[in-house]
Amino acid sequence: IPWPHIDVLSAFYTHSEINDYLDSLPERFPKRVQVKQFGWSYERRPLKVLTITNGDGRRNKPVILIDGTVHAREWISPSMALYIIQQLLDNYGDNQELLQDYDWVIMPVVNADGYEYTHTDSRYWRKSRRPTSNPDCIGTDINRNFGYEWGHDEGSSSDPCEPIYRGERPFDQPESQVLRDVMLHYKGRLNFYLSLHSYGNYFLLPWGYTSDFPDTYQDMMSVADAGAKAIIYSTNGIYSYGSTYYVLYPTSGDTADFAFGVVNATVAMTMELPAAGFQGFDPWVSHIERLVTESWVGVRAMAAEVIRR
Ligand code: ING
Ligand code: ZN
Repeated sequence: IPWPHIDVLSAFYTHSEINDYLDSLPERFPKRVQVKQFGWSYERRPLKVLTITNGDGRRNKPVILIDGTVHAREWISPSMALYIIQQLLDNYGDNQELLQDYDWVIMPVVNADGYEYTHTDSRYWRKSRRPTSNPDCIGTDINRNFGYEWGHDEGSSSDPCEPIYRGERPFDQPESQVLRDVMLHYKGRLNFYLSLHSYGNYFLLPWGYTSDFPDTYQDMMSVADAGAKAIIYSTNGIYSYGSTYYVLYPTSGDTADFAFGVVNATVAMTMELPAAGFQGFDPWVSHIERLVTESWVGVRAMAAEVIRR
């Protein structure tokens, strides 16, 4: 087993362990993966992205972009991102068709500082770790900091002490800037943007900021439909889906609205994986396998649906 090995199903991993693992992959899959660093977190942690191809050398295929750990405490999110990576690399035989005409770009940890803080100090931390104008309150919600309809109505908070604090300005968090730059790097060929969160069993589509529906809402719904059906057939797991505004609540400055509204992703979606553990965000290690294998059934079906169309 090459070092550093990551056994996704038997532990949670820190940001630096995940980075070491990503950095080890080009040696094992020289023709198929690339690690790119798009920037640094506020506390200067390197923010890395893995690109996965089938190695046929064809350039500029359409892209499926998946991010994880926008919110620090949602620990199943980086595990799921790692599981997807391993399905596409170590289980390539079963998943070749997913890479025939598409490249996959995966960023397992966006909010690296917050994620580290949930390991060292406060398990249920959500936001980034940059200080705010209020000395008593730290951190901005990366999922309210994106620059499309930022600050619109009630979808976020201007109070630095709130969990949905939007920041002083759109993209004033380095972690948001990095994810934005990753998205923009693939603009024009971003066919599926998927953000991994927990919890709630939802597929959430644009828009979050308005009760209006995008023109292509039904196209996106048919992708969510494929995911929900695949999961119900395999495990009886039930997902609800629709626009973020209706299924959850009004939100503004979230990553999926930006991916759809500005980057023109064909399908933009937030996937809320199932609750587990004491607070929903903290599955035990023994839950990981059930959560990631079920979720992979859904992600795989949705990717296949995007690819098929
Ligand atoms: N919930 C999301 C949150 O940021 C969400 C819900 C999803 C909002 C998609 C906007 C867009 O509030 C969790 N659990 O993070
Ligand atoms: Zn979240």
